[in-house]
Amino acid sequence: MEILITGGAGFIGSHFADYMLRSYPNDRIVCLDKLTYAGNMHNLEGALENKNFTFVCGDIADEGAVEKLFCSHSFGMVINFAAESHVDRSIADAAPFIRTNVAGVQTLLSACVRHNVARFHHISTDEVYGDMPFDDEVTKFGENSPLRPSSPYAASKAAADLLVGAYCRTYGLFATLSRCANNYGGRQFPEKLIPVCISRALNNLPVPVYGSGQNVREWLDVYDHCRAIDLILQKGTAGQVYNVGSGECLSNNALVGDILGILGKSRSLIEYVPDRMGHDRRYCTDSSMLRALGWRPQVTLAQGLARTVRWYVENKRWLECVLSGEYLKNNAHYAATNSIK
Ligand code: NAD
Ligand code: TDX
Repeated sequence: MEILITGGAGFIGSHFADYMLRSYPNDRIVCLDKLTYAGNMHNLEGALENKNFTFVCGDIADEGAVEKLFCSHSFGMVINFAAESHVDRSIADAAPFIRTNVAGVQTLLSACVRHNVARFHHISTDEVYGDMPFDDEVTKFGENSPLRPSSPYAASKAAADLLVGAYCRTYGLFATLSRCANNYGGRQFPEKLIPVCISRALNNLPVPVYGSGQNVREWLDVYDHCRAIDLILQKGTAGQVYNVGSGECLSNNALVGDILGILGKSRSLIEYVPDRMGHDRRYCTDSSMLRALGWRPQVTLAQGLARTVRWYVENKRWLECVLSGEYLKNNAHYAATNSIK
């Protein structure tokens, strides 16, 4: 089967491409990625060595390019990871988030309908539910909880979720949707909390913690996320939303403290900085629907965090290339040679 993975040069998408190439050696994977600042062709070095993998540079919101791509392949499945993904950037400028996360998703959905794609899966986020108060340690978000996004990023993801549901109902597209917790692992762009913390602590620089540091996130190993998506592709029901959460919910203070501990650095590196506007307080999902399909996380946060820290320590060159902007040269080469003609 030919499978399209969009946003595969980013953090989660590149792990999923590796996962699929390993797990399904008879399938062919096409990766469509615009190579924004968040895309990094170094993330796909392993995948590019596999004869079943093809990289195409292009924009999911470019209707002409998407149509050409779908005409030149016969995709049995489309899995959409492509997105503007950083909350702080959405607060600075929401426009690219609406274009990619809303218009881009609609473009993909329409192409799937026109080309009779058997299966569409969309990667969403627990942030679409909004947040919960600090003092409520009991309530969890279920798939039927109301959508109350706080940031422009989360609002754009919520809009896409509604479009996926509408294409399912109106056109009979077999689509599923997963809302996952905060992912961690190697290759995450150093604008997100964990790689910011590791890269700065490695250089003995202050680690910025927003506000009081009491905000709680649920942390999911990227490998467990890939396994969850695979299971939903195998066993998911059309139109169903699945939460993907580990149940390991931790304050930013505790998480940063743990990372500094693993690195043998002092907590005095923590620097409290002004809070993010509209900062969500606490997330925690109920993922019993996915667990009923047979999924359980295999990696604990303690194991996964230690492995993640080790990855950044052992891949200093990857980090340097990103922080210096050198990776953009490699991206430009692939953009020039692999774009949709
Ligand atoms: P990322 O920012 O690391 O990667 C996004 C990728 O999409 C990049 O390679 C980028 O070049 C590509 N892209 C952006 N705009 C595009 C466009 N218009 N056309 C084609 N490609 C485009 O993101 P990530 O952390 O890997 O997240 C992947 C998905 O998972 C996103 O949809 C995000 O909303 C969702 N998600 C992420 C997390 C997390 O913790 N990282 C948690 C929940 C949900
Ligand atoms: O330097 C920082 N200091 C800090 O205290 C950064 C970058 C973040 N934070 C805080 C804000 C959040 O409470 O840490 C927490 C995690 O922040 P991010 O890593 O920016 O993630 P978050 O805003 O929770 O969103 C992430 O998870 C859900 C992803 O970026 C989204 O794409 C995903 O949908």
